[in-house]
Amino acid sequence: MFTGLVSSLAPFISFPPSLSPSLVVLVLFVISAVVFLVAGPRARAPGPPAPLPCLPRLPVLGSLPWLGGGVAPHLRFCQLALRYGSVFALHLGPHYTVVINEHRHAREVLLQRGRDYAGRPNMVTTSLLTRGGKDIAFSDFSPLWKLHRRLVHDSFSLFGEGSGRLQDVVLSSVDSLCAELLAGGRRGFDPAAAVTRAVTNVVCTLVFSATYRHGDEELQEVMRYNDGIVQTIAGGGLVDIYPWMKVFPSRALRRLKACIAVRDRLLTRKLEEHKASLSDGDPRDLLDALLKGKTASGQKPEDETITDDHVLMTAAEAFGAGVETTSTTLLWILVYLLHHPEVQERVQKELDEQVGAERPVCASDRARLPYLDCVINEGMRIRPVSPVLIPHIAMTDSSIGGHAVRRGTRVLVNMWAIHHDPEHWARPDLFNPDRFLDGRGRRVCPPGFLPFGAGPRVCVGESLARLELFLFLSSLLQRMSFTLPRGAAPPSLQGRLGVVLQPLPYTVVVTPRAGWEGGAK
Ligand code: STR
Repeated sequence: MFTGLVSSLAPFISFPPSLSPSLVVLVLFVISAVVFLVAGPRARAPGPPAPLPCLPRLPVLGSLPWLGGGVAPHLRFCQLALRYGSVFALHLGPHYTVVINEHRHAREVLLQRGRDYAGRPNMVTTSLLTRGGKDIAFSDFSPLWKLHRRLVHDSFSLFGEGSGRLQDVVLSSVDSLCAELLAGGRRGFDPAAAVTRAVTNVVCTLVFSATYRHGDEELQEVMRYNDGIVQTIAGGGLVDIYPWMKVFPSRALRRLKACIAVRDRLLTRKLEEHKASLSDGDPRDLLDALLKGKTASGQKPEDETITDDHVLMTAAEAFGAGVETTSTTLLWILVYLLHHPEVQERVQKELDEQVGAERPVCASDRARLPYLDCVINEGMRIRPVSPVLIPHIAMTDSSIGGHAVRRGTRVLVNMWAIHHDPEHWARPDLFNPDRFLDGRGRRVCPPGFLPFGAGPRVCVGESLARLELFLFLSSLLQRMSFTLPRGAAPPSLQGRLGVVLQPLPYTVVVTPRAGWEGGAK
């Protein structure tokens, strides 16, 4: 047929005498084959979208045997992306799951089609943690979730940028952190406990107006149960893939329940105290704001309105999310400053020029300290606290990169891969804050930088977190310098994956800067 077509065209095409029609047929065939192969599926007529490349699967186990090897999931997904492409599918036990390793697909799932993918799977451990999804981060999409999220967002903004509230709280906590670091750090010590305590203290003040002194028993209790939850949630893994496993007694699940009970006792007490002393004036803290907002949202049936349980779970989550993420990010940035003393010096030079040593740094200095902001961004890029985002679920039939995705599909966004994609980041393993500045020294935000996620599920605490990181880091570097103990190797850059990606314990020497020998003014 093809030969026939060419010969019927022959009268209109003049062949050089040396070219026979059969040679032309061959050449045309080769050209069209090459075009087909190069242009690939796009050149094909529109038809059903191609299925995603998928890992092999076994009955019951799904693709789990292909995921092991003792490698953390975000790194294993990177290896698999080299073989299967940047978006591929696998079966986590019975659950068909799509894994995304590239920022364009992440933007499609989180932003362009954000509504389609705003659902959350029901998981055993997080369901225990949140009384069946009465929180923000893990509960499934619903009108009530939207209302709840808006209330939390509005309550957070009472303490944010404009109010000066977060600034006061952080600065008073920084004074004691500095004193603690200077006391312990002159000879070299592990800063993790002091940093976590300071951040916990800030969150306690914001959530229920408690400020603790060093060694306070209630603060110790909060830190203890939080640590227990962090450790057991991270180990919850298989129960979340096979919910029926919860019928088997598990030490981790028992410990988790015990920690949740301690947490709930403490928070219920705080909630009752707040209810009893609630006044018409400005809210004192997050619990006040939630209680006031909850009454304002009207009296509807239980399943359509925000209940005490929601308030309690929000407070609990603000805690977990606020403490783990902020302290871990600060500890990672300190690790990188030990590796790159020149970066620390440059931040301190910027601070000396723009703020000086006469007064503490404040929120309005942020605009004048672009390099410090870049250091924070680079820290969040190179070691995202959440290397794989909390799973999303497709709430309707949808698509990713032109591939059909069915309702109910789980979607994992591998933020690690996106933040280390060599196509978008030159030398991704190098800590280089300058990538967030343009040629003229102005801040830029590359499209592949999504440390807080994006879209309807974007981190609700993002602006609080950014401000808090800024205030902590600027105050610390204004007042002290961090160096390695004499002769010590720089700390490991390898993280330990729990509920967030944490640095391994390390030792740092702390020296006061001129004018700050006592830690505070
Ligand atoms: C830490 C431990 C705890 O007490 C409570 C929570 C609930 C919220 C979680 C938090 C956890 C870990 C970090 C999370 C956060 C919600 C958003 C945040 C997962 C388990 C991230 O996505 C990094």
